[in-house]
Amino acid sequence: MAVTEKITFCRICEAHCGMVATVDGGVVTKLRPDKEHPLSRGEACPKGIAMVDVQNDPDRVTSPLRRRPDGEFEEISWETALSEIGSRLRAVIDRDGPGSVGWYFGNPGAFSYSHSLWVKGFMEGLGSPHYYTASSQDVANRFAASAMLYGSPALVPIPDLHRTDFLLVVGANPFVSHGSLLTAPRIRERLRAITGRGGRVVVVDPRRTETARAFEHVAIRPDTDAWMLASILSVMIEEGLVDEALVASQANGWPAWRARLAPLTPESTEALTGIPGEQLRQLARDLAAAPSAAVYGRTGSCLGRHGTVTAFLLDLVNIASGNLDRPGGSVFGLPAVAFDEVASLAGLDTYGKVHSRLGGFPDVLGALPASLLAKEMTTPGKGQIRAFFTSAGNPVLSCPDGEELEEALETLDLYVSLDIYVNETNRHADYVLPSTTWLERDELPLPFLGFYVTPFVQYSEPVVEPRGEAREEWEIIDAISKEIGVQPYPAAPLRALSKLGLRPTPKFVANALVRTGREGDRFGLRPGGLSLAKLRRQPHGVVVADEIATGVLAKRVRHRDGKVRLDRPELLAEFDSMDSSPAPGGEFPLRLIGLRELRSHNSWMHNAPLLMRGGREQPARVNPQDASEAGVADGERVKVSSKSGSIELTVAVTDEVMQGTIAIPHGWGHRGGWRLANEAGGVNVNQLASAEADDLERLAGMAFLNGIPVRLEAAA
Ligand SMILES: Nc1nc2c(c(=O)[nH]1)N[C@H]1C(S)=C(S)[C@@H](COP(=O)(O)OP(=O)(O)OC[C@H]3O[C@@H](n4cnc5c(=O)[nH]c(N)nc54)[C@H](O)[C@@H]3O)O[C@H]1N2
Ligand SMILES: Nc1nc2c(c(=O)[nH]1)N[C@H]1C(S)=C(S)[C@@H](COP(=O)(O)OP(=O)(O)OC[C@H]3O[C@@H](n4cnc5c(=O)[nH]c(N)nc54)[C@H](O)[C@@H]3O)O[C@H]1N2
Ligand code: SF4
Ligand SMILES: [Mo]
Repeated sequence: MAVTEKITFCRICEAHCGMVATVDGGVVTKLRPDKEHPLSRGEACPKGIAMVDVQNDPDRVTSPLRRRPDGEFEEISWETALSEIGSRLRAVIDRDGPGSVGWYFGNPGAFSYSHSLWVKGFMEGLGSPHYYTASSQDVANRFAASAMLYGSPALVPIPDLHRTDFLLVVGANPFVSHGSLLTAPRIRERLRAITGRGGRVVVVDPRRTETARAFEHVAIRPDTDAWMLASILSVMIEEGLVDEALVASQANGWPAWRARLAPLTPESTEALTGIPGEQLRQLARDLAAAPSAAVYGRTGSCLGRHGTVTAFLLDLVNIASGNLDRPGGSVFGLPAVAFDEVASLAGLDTYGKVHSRLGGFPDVLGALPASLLAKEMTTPGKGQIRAFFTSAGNPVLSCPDGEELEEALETLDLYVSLDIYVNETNRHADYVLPSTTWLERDELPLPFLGFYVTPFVQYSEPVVEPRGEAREEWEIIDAISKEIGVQPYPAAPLRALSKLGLRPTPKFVANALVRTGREGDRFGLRPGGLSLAKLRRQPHGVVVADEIATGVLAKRVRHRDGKVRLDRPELLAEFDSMDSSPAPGGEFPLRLIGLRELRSHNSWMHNAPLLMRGGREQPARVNPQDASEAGVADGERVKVSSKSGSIELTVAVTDEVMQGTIAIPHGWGHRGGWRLANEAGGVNVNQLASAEADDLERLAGMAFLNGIPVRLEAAA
């Protein structure tokens, strides 16, 4: 077979960099950045290049596996796997009802439109509320804040990087993460361009990160961002920097906040945040005075105890400073297919439509808190999870208290996983079904289109056939659905089609969405418009507009009056009840935060030799003063304990983390079928996090993963 090159794009992280795959005899032999990609223009990161290691990994699961009583997996045929799963699943449903079936859908799943749609469809078709995703460890409170503010959880503003004069980054490290809720390949260059044209980038983070080092750094105590943002607003109120008329024209309910925020001066929150009052006051003035400014937060703003309030206040600063929906401010992307509009049509843009059986937490975009999975499996009663699926997820490492979940998984009647590896979670599965990598599927990045800083759309065909017996996730879900007589469609129009005997495919849906979308050809009514066929002929992607349109707020907001809603009673109550006790002392004097590394991707790329070169470790980063107080030195073994558990690892002493803070990356401590990853050592940091309902954020059920009170000591 001839060697060919195929144009595609990376789907490991949200940057979606353009890639060129070399294919030899049906095998991907090399991945390189696509120089002709209009946005990434020949740039990619080490993970994108190393995906070829994952693709061809000898440890990849390439045929259906069934777990034997001795715990080992054996290979079986698809036919056997599907019929056994079908009959066992049917038995559970017959006995305990469809509400006894749960699904955890992990992060890489979000990078497959077909997988996302069919999982949601399966759960809707089945009629079970037990749908869980990585979002309750990531972003659910951002979506919850949007639901309250704008009337849709899927409507999230992004910073207008190209035009802004002042970017305030709160708890994000785009130099490493490459952007999240923000699709902007070559993001380092884009950020440097802001300062290059005389603007400012200020990074608020407990750690002097790669991004913070390149710009201005404001060190903040973990989990105090809500206070910091409140104080910025307080200065703007006190010094008359709020354009009251503009706020009143865009939003309802500002007075309720004005009264609450005014007393929270930077001087009064200094003891909480650790930011000198005068410094924060000046920052607030500068932000308000900038010709345009955008406040942007990501996981560091989401994983504390008050994430929904924090997400809300981030947007409130944008609104109060007159920067919402204006060039250089915080803007609503205008995608070729608007995810929020599609979600709304399909009735999927829910917040609090259902509540979790345990704890009564509201769903966010249909998903419930994954921290409660173990208890949902082991707590008897109607709605107890008895059959469970994971796809593209590894909650044992990514959610609080993996050990509790591991034990719970062993009590299930059926556990099925769709994955490319045997990981720490699905090693407890009855069946592991070999699934595709992104190189083996087509893709239209639907949920991300609205986050492109340059409005853009790209479609990719599969680069190669699935390896071995791997199958696309949607096909597996379709096959299981057939076994148990469920129609796996997330939207009424699709269910209607299926009643006519047609089984709509993802491609059919994608094409319909593109053709009826903002840039679509309306099935010929608008010649020159887009269709899937047209996108296929432009494999490097299509720039839809040079800049994001502004002045669209009233059109985009889903509240009936077209205005932002600020005075939500639940938010006000949550704000009023926020913990204002200063930095912790006593038994657990330090605060634990996470950290992402350039050559890791959550828990799943530690088996790629290209990324693991040089004997990598997972040390705890500790400030010199904290290290000396604990009597530990660089390179030593330490024990880190919280009220939930303790772990042992090595310590790296560095003043890049502020005093009082420990930073430890997640996604380590492997015990799966990935041999190199297993050898890499490390520990599951989420044993220090709590899976108790009382410790979850109230408004979105999010795990408390940043700011956990911990103690540091020398290992025994
Ligand atoms: N290389 C690499 N890239 C990735 C990933 C990866 O694992 N590796 N994961 C991808 C995923 S799934 C996501 S969601 C994105 C996340 O994208 P980002 O959120 O940009 O990535 P993080 O590096 O987690 O950045 C969070 C920052 O918040 C800081 N922080 C922690 N606690 C607090 C706090 O209380 N307040 C403030 N202000 N800051 C705090 C941390 O020090 C950290 O620098 O990255 C994506 N990209
Ligand atoms: N302490 C702490 N914990 C965190 C975070 C943190 O910052 N700190 N971040 C959280 C965040 S933001 C996230 S997104 C979660 C991630 O948490 P999860 O989504 O639960 O886990 P991942 O590590 O992304 O593992 C994904 C699994 O998908 C598989 N996989 C990869 N590609 C594919 C594919 O194309 N198809 C299929 N079927 N499987 C595939 C991999 O083999 C792996 O087993 O972790 C969260 N956990
Ligand atoms: S930054 Fe890296 S992982 Fe993210 S899309 Fe680009 S190449 Fe892929
Ligand atoms: Mo994430």
